[in-house]
Amino acid sequence: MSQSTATVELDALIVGAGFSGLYQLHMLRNLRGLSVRVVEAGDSVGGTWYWNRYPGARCDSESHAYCYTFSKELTEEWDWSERYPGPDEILRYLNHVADRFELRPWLDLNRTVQSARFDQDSNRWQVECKDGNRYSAQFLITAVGCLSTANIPDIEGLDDFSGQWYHTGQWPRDGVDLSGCRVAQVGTGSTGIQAAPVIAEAAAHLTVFQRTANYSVPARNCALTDEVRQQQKRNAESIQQVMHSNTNGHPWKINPQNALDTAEHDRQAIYEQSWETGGLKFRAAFADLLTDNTANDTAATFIRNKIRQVVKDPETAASLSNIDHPYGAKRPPIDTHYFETFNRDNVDLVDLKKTPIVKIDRDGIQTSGGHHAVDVIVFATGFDAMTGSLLRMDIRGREKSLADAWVAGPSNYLGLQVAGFPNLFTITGPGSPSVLSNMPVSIEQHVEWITRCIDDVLAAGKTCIECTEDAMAGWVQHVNDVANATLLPTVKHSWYLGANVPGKPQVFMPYAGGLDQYRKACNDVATNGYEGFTLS
Ligand code: NA7
Repeated sequence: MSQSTATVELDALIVGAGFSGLYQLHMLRNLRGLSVRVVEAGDSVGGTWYWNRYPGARCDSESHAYCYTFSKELTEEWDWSERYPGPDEILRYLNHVADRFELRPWLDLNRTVQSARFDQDSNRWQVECKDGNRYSAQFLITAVGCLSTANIPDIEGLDDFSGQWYHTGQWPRDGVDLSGCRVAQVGTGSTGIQAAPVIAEAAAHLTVFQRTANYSVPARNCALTDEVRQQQKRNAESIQQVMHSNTNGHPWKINPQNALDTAEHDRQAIYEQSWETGGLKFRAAFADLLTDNTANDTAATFIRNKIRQVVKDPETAASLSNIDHPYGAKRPPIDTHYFETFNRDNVDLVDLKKTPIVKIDRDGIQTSGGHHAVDVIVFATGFDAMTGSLLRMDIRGREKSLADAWVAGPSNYLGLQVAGFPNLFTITGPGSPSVLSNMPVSIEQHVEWITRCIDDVLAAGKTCIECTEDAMAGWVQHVNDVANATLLPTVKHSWYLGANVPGKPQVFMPYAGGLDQYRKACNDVATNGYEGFTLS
């Protein structure tokens, strides 16, 4: 890593070399001929998948849909091996993309942004990295992901622990040998539910500490046969059309039928079939699951019964199925033998609702119910989602920092721009569908919109585009309104609201109005001469 003293002058600086950063680089540099660089903290491409290499890590979206759609050749030449890709395969894919589109010369790896200032005299962003390297760019585009800043709980005594501890989102690259170890896993979100079965296989003993019981549906991962792959490729266009025109970017349509309009016998048959199919598609079993509590209860009851059927120990089954929120109102996990794992002799569940953690000491975890001696603690405790990675870059606009602008929670226009921060674009930022959708589809939509916007600004002979305070206030209101029409904001401890991070303002962050509606809103704004933006 070399430190240069000269400031690198660019048209655009992109932060992050995951799915978003790579595609944005390809669009602006390869297709538009602008001068662009990507700054990336890791030593390779991959973003989320570079950091999340915990045992059992796997994408919840299906491989043939968790990829770019912008290049037919890329779709045609790439072969996925499983229904859900793991980190190694996704990293191979992104490395292939970096090579195929000749992106590597423009990647500045091992470099972390320390601060970004908008200079009003030059109308440019001045960006400084921790290693002293500096950039000056007309446009600053954050491609930092929504789930990149680890949430490590502040539990008394962690420093006294004599064993090793890890957060799943910062897993050592070479893995951790858990054989013979007594392992504590704290957290039972999507990550913990993926990790527990794999840790249980490797470790001498696993104790899972559950604060909030969670629904999960079998992922039903499997190897893809040549026949399935060929079929997916033959139908790529129609599959992509579905992904691009529905609410969530997945390759399926939501059943238009309401659970409440369906006879009990038929409803159970549809749930059984969805359970057998597995995966996030279970959410699409009926149209009213996320808008009507009574409808949601029918799905919730179905899953709770499944948990009780699988888990043999009645007390453990009761704790695992004692779920306090509607199904799908928190991010619904999918699993490979999660509930079955609790039937193993070497796995225990600690229900923190009954016996909360008191402290960590030299030898393990003390709860109000007893002491659990362990060698390793795995924190599957999630992320400072959506805003954490943006705020830690110390971004300062015309008058204030982003931290000050967002002191009451994130506010922006279209999830893309913040008033007072000209020429700053946030790919899959708060206020956009992002985490409620299949991410690569949302990413492509954002990258393509930002590229069109930059084209239009430059074609108009302008240097700056900035949203107005009014447009921002209107969008924030709309984001709240569409969220409030669903059950999503009713869960008060969800990371969608920022409630998992102590002190974080609680605002429902993602756009719940659907990717299809969102895409239309963004396109309409551009077509109508960038309504809500000022070009100068
Ligand atoms: P999540 O979904 O935020 O889950 C974190 C889990 O950790 C969840 O069970 C939390 O319980 C638990 N947690 C957090 N802090 C604590 C403390 N202090 N004590 C005990 N338990 C705690 O993160 P994931 O990594 O699983 O998933 C994030 C996303 O990544 C996922 O949605 C996919 O999009 C991919 P809680 O429910 O808050 O009571």
